[in-house]
Amino acid sequence: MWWPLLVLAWASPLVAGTQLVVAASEIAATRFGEGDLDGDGQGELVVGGRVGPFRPVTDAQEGRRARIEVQVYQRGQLQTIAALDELPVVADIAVADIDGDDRAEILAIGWHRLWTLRLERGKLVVAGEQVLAAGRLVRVAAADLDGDGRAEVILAERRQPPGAEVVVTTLGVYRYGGQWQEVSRLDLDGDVGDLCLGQVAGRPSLALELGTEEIGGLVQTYAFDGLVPRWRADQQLTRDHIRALNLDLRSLAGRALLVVGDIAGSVALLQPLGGRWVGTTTVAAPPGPLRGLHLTQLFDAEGVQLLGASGLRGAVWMADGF
Ligand SMILES: [Ca+2]
Ligand SMILES: [Ca+2]
Ligand SMILES: [Ca+2]
Repeated sequence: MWWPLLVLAWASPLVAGTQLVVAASEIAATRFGEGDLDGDGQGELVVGGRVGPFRPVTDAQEGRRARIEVQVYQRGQLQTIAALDELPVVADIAVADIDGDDRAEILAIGWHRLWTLRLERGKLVVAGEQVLAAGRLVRVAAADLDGDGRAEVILAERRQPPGAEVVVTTLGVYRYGGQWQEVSRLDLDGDVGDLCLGQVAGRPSLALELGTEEIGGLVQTYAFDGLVPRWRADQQLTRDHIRALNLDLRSLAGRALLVVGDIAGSVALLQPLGGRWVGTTTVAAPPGPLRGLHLTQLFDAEGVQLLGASGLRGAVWMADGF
């Protein structure tokens, strides 16, 4: 089945250096993940998020819609091979193998829940659902932190304690053993714009953006002591302290790359050097709010590719050659 809204226009740059991949999607606020969902050795792209206009948290769940799609890159195009419309809210997704069977699961968060999805005989199915937060789950990341072959999950839960002026974000680290069990937690004063897990200098590392409503761009890097995040460094990575709500960290082509996308649409690509993040290049995102960023090598393109989702209608673009 070919996605009817998919319009490929590799030759039409939106902004110098970017190419439109999907002109309009049913998913308005696209988040990305990638992993081998069926165990054939090839990675699949997972996109998921809200369908339709933004609704405040206080709105009822009825009438809300979210969608998750599995896509493969074949014959020069992204093709949707499976989709799921059952979840009412999807704030973020992550993809990792949580049970060590060499097939990755999709982790989706929203409505205080963590859902586990599997690709079974070509269909996306909800394999698990667990309420893990009283506050609002805003971001999820997953990776094998202790090297036992099973991925752990980190959830960012936004809380505003009664009477408190500041928001607290709780990072909870969970492991899967039939059920999700919390193994460590860390409270941060402020709002986490995004968080991501990847390998830096051969060790699992966490990068996150910390801010308040107006100011941000402070990127914190953590290593792990077992399953406990340990703070390593703070670094201001946006101009004029503006917020950065989209990060990704991956090791591709033999090197670690961090991308930080700020709310003005400037996307910085950085590499670790001597305990700091050093910028290699900057990409200007197409106009409109930036919804998601993903580093990949799924496409037939040079070097590492950067996928982004921008705007109100879920346009997906790519920049390559990094
Ligand atoms: Ca696969
Ligand atoms: Ca698995
Ligand atoms: Ca593990």
